[in-house]
Amino acid sequence: MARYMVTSALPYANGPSHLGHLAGAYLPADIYVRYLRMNGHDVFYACGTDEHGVPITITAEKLGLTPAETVDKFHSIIERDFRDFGISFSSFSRTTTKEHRDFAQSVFLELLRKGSIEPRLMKQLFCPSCERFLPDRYIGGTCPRCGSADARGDQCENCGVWIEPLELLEPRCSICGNSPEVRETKHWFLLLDRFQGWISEWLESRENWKDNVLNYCRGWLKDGLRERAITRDLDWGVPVPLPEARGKVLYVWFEALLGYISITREYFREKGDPDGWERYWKDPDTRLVHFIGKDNIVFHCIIEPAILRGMGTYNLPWNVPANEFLNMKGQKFSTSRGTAVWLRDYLDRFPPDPMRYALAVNAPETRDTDFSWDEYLARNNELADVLGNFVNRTMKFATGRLGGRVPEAEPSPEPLEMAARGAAQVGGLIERFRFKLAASAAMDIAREGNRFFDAVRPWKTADTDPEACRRDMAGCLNLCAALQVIFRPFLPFTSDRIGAMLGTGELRWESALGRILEPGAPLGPPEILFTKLEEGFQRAFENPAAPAPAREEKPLVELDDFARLDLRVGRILSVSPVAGADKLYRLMVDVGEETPRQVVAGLRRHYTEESLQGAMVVVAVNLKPVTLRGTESRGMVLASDGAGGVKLLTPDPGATPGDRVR
Ligand code: B3M
Ligand code: ZN
Repeated sequence: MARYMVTSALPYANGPSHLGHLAGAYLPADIYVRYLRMNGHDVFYACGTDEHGVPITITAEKLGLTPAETVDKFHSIIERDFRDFGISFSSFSRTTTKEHRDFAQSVFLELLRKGSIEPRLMKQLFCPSCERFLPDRYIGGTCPRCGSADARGDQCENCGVWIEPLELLEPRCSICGNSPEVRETKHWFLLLDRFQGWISEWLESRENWKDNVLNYCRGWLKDGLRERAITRDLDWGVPVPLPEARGKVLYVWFEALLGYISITREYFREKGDPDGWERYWKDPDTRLVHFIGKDNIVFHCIIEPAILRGMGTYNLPWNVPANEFLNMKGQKFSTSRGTAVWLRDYLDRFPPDPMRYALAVNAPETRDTDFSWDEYLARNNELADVLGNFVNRTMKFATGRLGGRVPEAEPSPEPLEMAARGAAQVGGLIERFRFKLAASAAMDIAREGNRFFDAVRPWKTADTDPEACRRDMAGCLNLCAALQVIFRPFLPFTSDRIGAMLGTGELRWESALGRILEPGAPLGPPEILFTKLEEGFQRAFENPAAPAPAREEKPLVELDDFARLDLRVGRILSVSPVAGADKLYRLMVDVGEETPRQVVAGLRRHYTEESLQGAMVVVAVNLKPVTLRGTESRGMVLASDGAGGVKLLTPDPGATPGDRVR
């Protein structure tokens, strides 16, 4: 047994999370952590929201909220979205806690005492009327290059030049508009240059690190490490704990990296074990693993090791399996372009496991990878056709033909071998952070199971060789139990359901290496594990402002063809949702007959129940009845569907239910 300290990058509490976040730093960590726990390892998995810095203050200004309101809002959203995706943090906290502030300040002071941090005097703009130093983006002025009057302290948007604040002509404070003056001020610097030699050696001695991570660091080291300011003039952050540093806070990255530790400390303190955290951060046998996206590599592989090394008593990262980016249509997920898929939007419509699987198989492990709904559809349907099908046909056969119990027979060896071989292979891949291959290898085992089922034909042998049938089915049922184990890191919700059907509950990883089920044990009723999807399901996620698709022309028809339709004015009498279908309403519509008609309509995303109540509509009443999600529909409500969204067709006032439309 080993001990692990696992982290996922602390997401900024400045917006909800999307699929790119999930695929980069959270899902892979969760797969890893679940696997380690199933092997009996001691794991602490820490995460939380990063709540300081300019990313927060800018968002707060945009939203018209205070920074504190902003981070409160997004902290709960982010936490809930990740939990609903099954991300199994030991603790999900935040960096605005007192625990974190105290810890970050103590680390700053210790590094200062030990000589890894030193103050430097520098010149900076100070606004006398606001009585504060102005960070770059709080200064406006005239661009020294193109003369534009709208330049900012960091950049001129007109000519694009990168500006140092002191180069701006006629600078002014963008808070009050007055002219700032140049003053000397002190900032504190982390003396990274002093760590150059040690960091290079340490990095080159790392084993089994990803090439992308090491190469990135080598690039940085080649340019030479320079001292970096770790304080800022801002009023939102962890205050620099020195009397002469009034109005200054710690640079957000410096303290956020310490968040992993403060979150662990907080957890153990609250549990009444205030020293418990040290096992995870100071015991040299503990393995520290950081899951991050590639944009965070320098912070976790250079700056954090320097801080930890500077402190002297802390463990250094054991591995940093950074991922590349998940893109959509070749571009970063972006809100403004409508190419971000928010976790909540997905969770409102579909269960977490198919997305976990699709993202694992398509993970951006070694290069940027495109997410597409077509790929998602294929992976969802693969789950249904391969894993879902194997479990379902096995369970159905066992309940229908074998009395709903595990047969009293020695299981055929082949399925047990498939499980044992597969579990060893998948486990080895997860240990080496090859989650993509691991997920595919798991699916291959289910595929082999289906082949075995086809080859032994239990539906035949049930009559011709019942003993063989019992052995083969005992083998298949044991393979279902093993698949529950092997898929659990990827599909925790599905594994729970398989475990419930088989009556096994959660199992340790090594149980997949042998026989799991007791002969004669009762089985629960078979359940369908996955629902297949059809083309077009993804429209709900696409940008509503996207250009309308090319006009689709239908061929000419005879007047008679049109006249065969019976269209009537109707009045909607009542509206209720159709269970299990998030797009559908069940409407009772008066179309002038003795009793109202039941019509199922896909209006739930477009109209509230209240707004449909009593609405006058046009209904096609002689369409053959259809059953949608178990509810019969006898008619169709007409609506337009295009760039304007879905809009009901309404007759002018005066029309009454039953009037013919032609
Ligand atoms: N919040 C940056 C990011 O979300 C940052 C990570 C902090 S990890 C200590 O990409
Ligand atoms: Zn001012």
